[in-house]
Amino acid sequence: MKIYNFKDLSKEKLNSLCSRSISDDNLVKLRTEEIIDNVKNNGDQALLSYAKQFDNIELSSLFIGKKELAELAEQIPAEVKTAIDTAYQNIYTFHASQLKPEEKIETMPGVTCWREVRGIERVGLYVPGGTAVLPSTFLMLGIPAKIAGCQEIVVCSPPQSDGKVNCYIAYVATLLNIDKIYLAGGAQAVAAMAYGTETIPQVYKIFGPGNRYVTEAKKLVQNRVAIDMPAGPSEVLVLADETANPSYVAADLLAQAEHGIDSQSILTVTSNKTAIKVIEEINRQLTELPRKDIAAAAIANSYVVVVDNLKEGMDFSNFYAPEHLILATEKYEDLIPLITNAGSVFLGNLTPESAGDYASGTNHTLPTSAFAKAYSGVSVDTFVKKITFQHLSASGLKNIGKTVQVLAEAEGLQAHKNAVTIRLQGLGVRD
Ligand code: HSO
Ligand code: ZN
Repeated sequence: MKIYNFKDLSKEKLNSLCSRSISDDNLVKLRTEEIIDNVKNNGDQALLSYAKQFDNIELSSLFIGKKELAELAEQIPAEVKTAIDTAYQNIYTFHASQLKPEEKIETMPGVTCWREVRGIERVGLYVPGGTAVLPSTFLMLGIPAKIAGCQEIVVCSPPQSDGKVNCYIAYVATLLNIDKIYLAGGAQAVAAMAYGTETIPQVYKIFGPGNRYVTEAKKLVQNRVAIDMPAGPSEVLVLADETANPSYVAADLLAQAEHGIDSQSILTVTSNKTAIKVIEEINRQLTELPRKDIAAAAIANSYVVVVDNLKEGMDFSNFYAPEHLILATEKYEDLIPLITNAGSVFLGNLTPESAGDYASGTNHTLPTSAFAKAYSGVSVDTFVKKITFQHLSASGLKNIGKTVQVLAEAEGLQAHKNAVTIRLQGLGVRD
């Protein structure tokens, strides 16, 4: 891992360190466009041939139905079932607290405005299943979708080598009362949910993280459907001082790195000495990881920034806008007000990102690639629309009428003014 000193970084260097773009971005875009066009034009046929090409499987059906999901779910080991049940409870409890009815507001006597929440009727969830199958992502998307009241939940996940989904994914489906999983992965799954195929229904909004092809596809189909956010390769920024434990910090950086070779694990630290200790620990822990090749490649792409103090570290972090921010310091309370850009924050030395990845309750579908500057992570809000309502009583119309008439006149929109005037006349009010 390369070590930089924050003070020595030029503006250009800072920008390039914080930019997440990779040299073959354009190639990814071209390939993704090709996949989307193919699915748009050839529907199921294209999906079947991509399953053969990318997943090495000749599928006889593009989905797994309720009965088979129930059978697969039964194969889940008891310990994993209990862990999924606990995670489900915590994620459910946290997300259920997000749905609060809003008050009706009388802005002027007789003029009442309010908002009501409606679940998006048809949503599409992408559950990754490439180098790692992620039932946790299914929980993170399915639970808020259910709480939001989405009526139709379409789920796509890549087929495994046996042409099915694994028992964990099947178990989560039964918990969520979802009776079909479509066997499609990558950009082709996103294209299918955006345009619809003979088998896969078209949806109104697509959710879920994925590799660069999935993220690119989500960007490209936005003229057709809404998306949760551009959630790309995963990233963490650990801000540490001398009160941090170097082996914990190393473990957190490696947890992120094992996601994929393009993951980023950034260490921002107040002393060179701590930086060296963390790097030594990374090298030690890395050798024992089953996914050491992936993690080592991601670590090779990552770096350390040494800062003079935690405040300066926060400046760098806010500029980088990490998906996950870990404050590996006893002084985390003082830093909270200084955070302006981050997807999800983990406080103190005993709060690993893994807790939030799986089970504490917060959502792990979060904005990457500096989109934390403008986007929030997935929550119940991401699955609903808020529709505004208003009602004017006779006195409300009398109270607001003049204001609307004058503004309509000022904008030269006579018909707007008339819509008020004609009603006021109906109430016997004269100009
Ligand atoms: N860190 C990932 C989520 C995840 N981790 C799933 C393990 N499983 C993106 O936030
Ligand atoms: Zn993770």
